[in-house]
Amino acid sequence: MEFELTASMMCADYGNLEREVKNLEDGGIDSFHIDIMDGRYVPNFAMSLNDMRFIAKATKKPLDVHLMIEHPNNHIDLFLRYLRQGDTVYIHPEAEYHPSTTLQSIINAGMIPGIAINPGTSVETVMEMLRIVKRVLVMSVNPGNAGQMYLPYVGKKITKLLSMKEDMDFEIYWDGACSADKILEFAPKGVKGFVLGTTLLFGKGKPYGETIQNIRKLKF
Ligand code: S6P
Ligand code: MG
Repeated sequence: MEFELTASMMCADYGNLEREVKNLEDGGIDSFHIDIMDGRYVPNFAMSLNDMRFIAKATKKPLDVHLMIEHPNNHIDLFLRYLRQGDTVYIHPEAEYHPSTTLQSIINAGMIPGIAINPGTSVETVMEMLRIVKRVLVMSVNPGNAGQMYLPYVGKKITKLLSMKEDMDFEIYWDGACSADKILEFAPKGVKGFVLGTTLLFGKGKPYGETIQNIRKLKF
């Protein structure tokens, strides 16, 4: 079964960031998830522009940039400047007055446009944007921190999005508390990719390659 695995780089060891990128690449990760925060839209500061630039230089694998910032359109050019074709940029629609304008800037720059949907945000409120984006990042924890608990009510929203994705032409990605049982349940249903953080990949005392291979060998 085809599904993508993305490493949540806010969970990486920043004392050895270059080695972390290499180990993840050698271990078979598909892309790098970059959580950009501004301390206002979410109550945390995780990664920022320079972290993203560093990782963009350190790897040829795609970046998956998750902007948890207010009014991303005010700063979108800064982020787009350092990205490459095939990189994805997710915005949170609630954080912008005119989210479709921001999505259009992302499209015009040649990046893949995406929206991130918070646990408390309903599909209905982002319906029109589903026609514009190629990717929907479903948050199964509230945005801001790694290491949180899965919020089970999100499962119903994924079911609803799965029923719409063909018609509206987008793919679904999972972000937050991703465990092997979630991949086992949702990959066969059509969720295209999973962000791996502290729940499954980081801080386990195991080589990344071993964990990634074990996930790919799951028996569906
Ligand atoms: C949360 C962020 C996520 C986390 C990820 C970490 O604001 O968008 O990408 O980094 O959830 O994974 P885990 O397994 O620690 O929840
Ligand atoms: Mg994220």
